[in-house]
Amino acid sequence: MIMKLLRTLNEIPASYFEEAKEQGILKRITYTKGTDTKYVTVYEPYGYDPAEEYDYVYMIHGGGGDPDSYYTGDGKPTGLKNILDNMIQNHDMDAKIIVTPTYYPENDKPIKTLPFPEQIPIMRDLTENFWKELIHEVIDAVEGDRKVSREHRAITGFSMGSVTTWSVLAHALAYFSTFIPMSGDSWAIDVKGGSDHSEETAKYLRDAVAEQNIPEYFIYAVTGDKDIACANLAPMIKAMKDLNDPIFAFTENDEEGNFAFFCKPDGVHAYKDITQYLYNVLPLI
Ligand code: FER
Repeated sequence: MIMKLLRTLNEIPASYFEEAKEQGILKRITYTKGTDTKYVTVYEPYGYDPAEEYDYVYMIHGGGGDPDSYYTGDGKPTGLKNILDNMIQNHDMDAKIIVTPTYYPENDKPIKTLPFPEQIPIMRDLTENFWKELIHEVIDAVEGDRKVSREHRAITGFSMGSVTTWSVLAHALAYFSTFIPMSGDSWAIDVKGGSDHSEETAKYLRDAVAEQNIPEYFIYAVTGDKDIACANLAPMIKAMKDLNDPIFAFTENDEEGNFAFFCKPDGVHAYKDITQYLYNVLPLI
């Protein structure tokens, strides 16, 4: 499995922010996690036919967010719903199901009101462990008894959602084949392990992937050079490359490798740029 490399990042056409003729729907599916009742938002494409097999893209939001953050953005709606509708209507990509869960426990909303430094260890714990809820409760609630194979599942995430994406790579390769961490490093070793413990984090990820013994996967990391997380992600990517190990075979072309990195000039840590990454990357899956 090779994904085509992003050589330039295309702008989202202005018309894609308008309503498409053929519109999918956003719905909420609830599930229980222990004593918690939680919901996950699911984008179902126009003309959805339960008898067909679709690709599923699981997207994990950033710190302080919720299952709708990819649509509601940080202060300004992202337009992602209309963008997805237009991309599918115009055959920029195949119809996909987009699943946006949350790692926050429903009963622990006060986490978001704590002073930020106090949130960090709690968020590390939530994001590093969310893979279990994802592969059990969330996939079950969304896909039910018609689960697709791992080749049809991708996972992406922004910021703390990217931290989550790296941990899904380390633990749940049996469930996902494509990983798109956006603007966030792995916190497996420690908070901001991508910069403070680059080599140790790279080795941890290499060993965790090797142990799962599943050869087919693709990792496409993206960020911006003015993104606050670039300083944490870029050194980790470099350490992963420097391992010179086929587990992370960095690709510079469209023919070989399983690992790529794109950095947007002037890109920042915000849903506006994240939405543009998604517009460019989703058709490559
Ligand atoms: C990073 C990974 C995650 C990072 C920030 C975050 C600044 C998350 C921040 C937040 O949720 O507020 O590498 O670098």
